[in-house]
Amino acid sequence: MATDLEVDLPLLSSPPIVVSLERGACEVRLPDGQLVACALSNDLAQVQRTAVAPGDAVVLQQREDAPPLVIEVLPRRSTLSRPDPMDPRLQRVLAANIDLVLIVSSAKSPAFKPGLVDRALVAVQAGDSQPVIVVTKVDLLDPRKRAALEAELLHYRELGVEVHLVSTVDGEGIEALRQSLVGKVSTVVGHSGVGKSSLLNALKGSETAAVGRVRQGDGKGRHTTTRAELHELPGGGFLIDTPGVRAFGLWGLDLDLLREVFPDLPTTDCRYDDCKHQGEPEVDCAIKRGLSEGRIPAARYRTWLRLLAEIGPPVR
Ligand SMILES: Nc1nc2c(ncn2[C@@H]2O[C@H](COP(=O)(O)OP(=O)(O)OP(=O)(O)O)[C@@H](O)[C@H]2O)c(=O)[nH]1
Ligand SMILES: [Mg+2]
Ligand SMILES: [Zn+2]
Repeated sequence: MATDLEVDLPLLSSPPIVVSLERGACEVRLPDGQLVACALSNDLAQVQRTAVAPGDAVVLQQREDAPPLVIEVLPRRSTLSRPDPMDPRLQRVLAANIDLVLIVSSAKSPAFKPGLVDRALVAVQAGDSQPVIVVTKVDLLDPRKRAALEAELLHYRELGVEVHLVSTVDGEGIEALRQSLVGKVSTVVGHSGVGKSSLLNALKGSETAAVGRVRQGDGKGRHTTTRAELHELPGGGFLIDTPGVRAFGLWGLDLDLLREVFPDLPTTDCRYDDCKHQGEPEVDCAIKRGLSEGRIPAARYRTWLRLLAEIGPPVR
């Protein structure tokens, strides 16, 4: 009940934060930690998947005999967004006001997906937060596979991206990751079944979030988490669990963004301005040279080519 709120909302220095959403309604965390069910104003409800997301700071209006109303969303400092799968012109915000995005991929079952990592790096850069690569289920790797994975991840470390190898089964890497999240608002992005909710539970030290099985046949997850939800971490900080993504469309993708996320694929040294970086001989293409000299990972090159194709030719 709105009148039961004991806090004087306008006087608080830290505003209420959105925890989770459903149609026309949301759960909000008050600064004292209380959770309250709220309704969204009609204006916000009409555009809620763009306008309101977990992590958003909001202004509430108290009402007699009705749940508090969210009447305003305060300006965001960062977002994690994607285009609406049904209508790519619409921005869908998965999480707001985040410091870190944990890009989660499992080492095995399902297999490590560098393509998802590279696409997510673009999304994180576009939304003004910082990426952290988290590879889960490393307990499933034999030493040889583990060494190959470490070698693959070294490239990201050299680019300055923080990388964690973790297992919620034997606890490897959990404490180090927990330290990185202290005092921050973080979210996770990754395919279904890679262990995002298991990671949240391990970081919280409790079984709060539902965890699903991975299908035996294709190793894919079952979309256990169905909506994004903000959780408080014991050491201070928040983690927003999200549903698994299928294909990861990119919001705001353009050439400048691509250059920022792929500094290891510089096209300025190619001989011709219209180089396609595909059929050209190595003498003419800096990217092809980087590939054959092992400076550019093949998977990263393939993702980059696909992103270039998604951007399309320059408009003259
Ligand atoms: N061996 C191993 N299995 C793990 C680990 N972490 C998670 N799993 C298992 O992976 C499966 C999927 O875990 P979830 O945490 O539900 O995955 P999710 O990413 O949240 O999946 P969605 O909610 O569907 O997006 C479960 O069977 C977990 O027990 C790990 O570190 N090692
Ligand atoms: Mg989940
Ligand atoms: Zn080239």
